[in-house]
Amino acid sequence: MERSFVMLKPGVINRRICGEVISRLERRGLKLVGLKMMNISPELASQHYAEHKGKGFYDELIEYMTSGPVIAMVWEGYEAIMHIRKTVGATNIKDSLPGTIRGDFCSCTSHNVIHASDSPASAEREIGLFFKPEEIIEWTDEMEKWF
Ligand code: 3AN
Repeated sequence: MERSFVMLKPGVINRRICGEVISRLERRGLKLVGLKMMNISPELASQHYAEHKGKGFYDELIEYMTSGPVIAMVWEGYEAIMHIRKTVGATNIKDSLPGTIRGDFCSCTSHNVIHASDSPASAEREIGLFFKPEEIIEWTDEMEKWF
């Protein structure tokens, strides 16, 4: 079992498509174990995107991520990181295929609607940045045998 950190960016809330995006992850059989709506401080945004500091799009990215509330989530499942990244689609909008979240809902790479961890190490770091241990909810998944 793996955990992944997923975040709906401010544009998703503005566009009233949170339910539609979350539903795609539920339909993959993934298990939601943490969820909260929050405003991100510039400090938290820069910690989260530390690897991009100095890149041309960095300032715009931090400005976007702090422009309104986000929905932070932790999803669990067998190879969850890979399944979620596939469901999310490619970073560059030119490569994100129809049928993926980014392919269906984004028209611009810098304002793509969703973040998802790209490795177990990133997931652990990102979950630790956004969630306290007690905010992760363990529950018995009666559907587990079907997925
Ligand atoms: P991902 O979110 O798919 O893991 P990263 O970590 O390379 O991709 O990029 C983080 C975020 O930075 C992207 N989701 C996107 O919002 C923004 N970004 C990445 N590359 C570009 C780019 N070339 N131009 C504008 N924004 C970018």
